[in-house]
Amino acid sequence: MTFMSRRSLLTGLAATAGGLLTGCDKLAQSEDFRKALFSAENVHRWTQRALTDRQALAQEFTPDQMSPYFRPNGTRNPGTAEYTAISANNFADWRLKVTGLVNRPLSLSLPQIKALPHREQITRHDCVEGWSAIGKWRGVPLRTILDGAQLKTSAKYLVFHCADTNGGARPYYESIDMVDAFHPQTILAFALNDKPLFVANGAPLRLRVERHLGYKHAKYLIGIEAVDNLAGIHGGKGGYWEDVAGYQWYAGI
Ligand SMILES: Nc1nc2c(c(=O)[nH]1)N[C@H]1C(S)=C(S)[C@@H](COP(=O)(O)O)O[C@H]1N2
Ligand SMILES: [Mo]
Repeated sequence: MTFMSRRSLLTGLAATAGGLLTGCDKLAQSEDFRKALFSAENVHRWTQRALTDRQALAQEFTPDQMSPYFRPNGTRNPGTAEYTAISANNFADWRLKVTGLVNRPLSLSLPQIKALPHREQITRHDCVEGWSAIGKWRGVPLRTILDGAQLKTSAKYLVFHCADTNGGARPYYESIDMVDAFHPQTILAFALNDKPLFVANGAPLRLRVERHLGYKHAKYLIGIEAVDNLAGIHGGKGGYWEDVAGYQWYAGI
């Protein structure tokens, strides 16, 4: 389909929609208006608007809306010798390492993380496999940890390293950019529905990045690495499913 015929198709659809179009939509159809919008001097307005959209909060729910059961998915137990030993000892020897482009690398124990200010949120988890569940998460805002580690200005992404390795073949991992890293609902969660995380849901600590689909919410965290690009990490696409199945890196909802 050529550009012109696509345009006339759009115009046709717009005409059919008739009164449903808002004044704004009508304005956007005008060629001059469109040119003005995308002109260089207006670009900052668009980026500002896009940023504001990305900083918007995910919907939070009330306790009566919580799913009776939060179904586990993906890895339900990493099953490695190391994870088995660490979980048998109630995660006393578990550490979260914060490394990469930071001025102060950290190695945090679970009690240290739990001693930081918490946030609690009841949100809906949406998995691409076609199920959703509403659960109550408690955890530490990621920004608190990042402030402690003192991110360098060159850091553009955070990579979340996980304890599950898919039979030794490939560790699970995920990554997000700094807009999501500093989003107020982005937390490192250690409790689900008022109980310490079950192994099946990512004990002892997992990411909640509420404006994204389920596969971004890395479970079994062992490390957070600040990087300036994702090319050198595993398959280079920024996440396990991105590498092995071509899932979108940006999974915003
Ligand atoms: N480490 C790790 N994190 C993971 C996965 C996984 O297999 N390993 N699966 C992802 C997917 S696809 C989903 S839907 C959620 C499931 O979280 P849940 O087990 O708490 O339901 O975890 C995500 N995080
Ligand atoms: Mo998922």
